Amino acid sequence: MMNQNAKIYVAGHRGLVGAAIVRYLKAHGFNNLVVATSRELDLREQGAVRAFFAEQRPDYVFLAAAKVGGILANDSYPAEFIYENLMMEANVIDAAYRNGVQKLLFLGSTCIYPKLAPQPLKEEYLLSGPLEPTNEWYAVAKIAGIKMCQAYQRQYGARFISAMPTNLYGPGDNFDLEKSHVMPALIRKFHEAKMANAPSVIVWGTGKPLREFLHVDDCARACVFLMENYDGADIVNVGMGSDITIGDLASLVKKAVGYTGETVFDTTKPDGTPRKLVDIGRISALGWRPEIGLEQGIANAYQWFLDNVNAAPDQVRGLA
Ligand code: GFB
Repeated sequence: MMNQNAKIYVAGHRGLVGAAIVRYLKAHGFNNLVVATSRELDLREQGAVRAFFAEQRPDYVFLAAAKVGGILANDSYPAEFIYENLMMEANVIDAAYRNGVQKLLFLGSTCIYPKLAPQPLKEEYLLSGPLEPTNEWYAVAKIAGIKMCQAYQRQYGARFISAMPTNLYGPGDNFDLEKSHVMPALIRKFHEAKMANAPSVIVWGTGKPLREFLHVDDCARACVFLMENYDGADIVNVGMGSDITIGDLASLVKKAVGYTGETVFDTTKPDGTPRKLVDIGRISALGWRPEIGLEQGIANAYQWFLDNVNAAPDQVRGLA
C-alpha cells in the first residue's frame, strides 16, 4: 500500500484523469503530492523532465499527462498526437527509472486495440490487428508507452504498470466542440440548444457506433487501486463492462439536460470504430468494480458543467 506521506507525482494534474486522481488522493489522506503545470514543466523536453525528477525524486508516478482529443481532433492533428505523446511518455518513464521511482502507472487508452478485434476487448488482443485509422497515431504512441513500461520492467525490474481506461467523462472535461469527446460535446450541445430554444441538435455520424463510458472518478479509484494491488507486466483494462449506442447516449443526455427538440444525425462526420467495449475480467478478479452508473454519471457531469458555465466559465475547458 502507498504510505500517506509517500511523495506522489501526478503528471497531467489539470487534465480530466489527472485532476480526478489528485481529488481522490487528497480525499484519502495522501498529503505529499507533487504537480507541475505544463508551463512550469514541459514534459516534451527531456532536459527539463530529468531535472524535475532529479530534484523532486517522487516515490510514485501517475502518468496521466497526454495530448488527447475526440475523433475529429485525432483525425486532424496526427503529427501532434504522435509526437507529443511519444515525447512525454519517453521522458517521464525514463526519468522515473533513473531517479528510483518505486512504482509508475501509465495511462493508455482502449483505442490501442485493433479496430475489428472481438468484443469485449481482452488485454491479449493488443497488437493482433490493424488500428482504427481516425486515431492510429495516438494509439501507436500509447502502445509505445505500454511497451516502454514492459521493457523497463523486463530489463531493470522497474515496477512500471499500464492501465487502459475506456472512454472517460466527468468534471473538468474539455467542452471544445471541435476537439472534445462525444460526452462533453453532447452535454454542451443539448444545453446550449435548450437555452436558445433551438429546434434541433446535430449529433455526428450515424448514431450506431457502440461506446463504453466510465466516470472519471471511477477511473481515478481504479488507478490508485492498481498502483496498490497490481505489479504485472500485462496491461489492465478499466471500464464499465457495458456499452451503449451513440444514438441512445444522445437520448440520455437530452433527457438529463431537459431538451425537447429534435436530434439530427450528420452522417458526413465519421463514426470511427464500430464498437469499443473492454473486458474487465482482469481488474474485476483483482477486486475492483465500477460504482457510478451511466445516468448518475451524466447527471453529475451535467451538474458540474452547470455549476461552472455561468459562475466560473474560465474553469470550463474549451468553452470559448
Ligand atoms: O468520443 P469520440 O470523439 O471518440 O466519438 P472515439 C465517439 C463517437 O461519438 C463517434 C460520435 O462515433 C462520433 O462520431 N459523436 C457524435 C461525436 N456526436 C459527436 C460530437 O459532437 N463530438 C464527438 N467528438 N463525437 C476516441 C479516440 O475515439 O476515443 C481517442 O479518437 C481516444 O483516441 C478516445 O481513444 C477515448 O471513441 O471515436
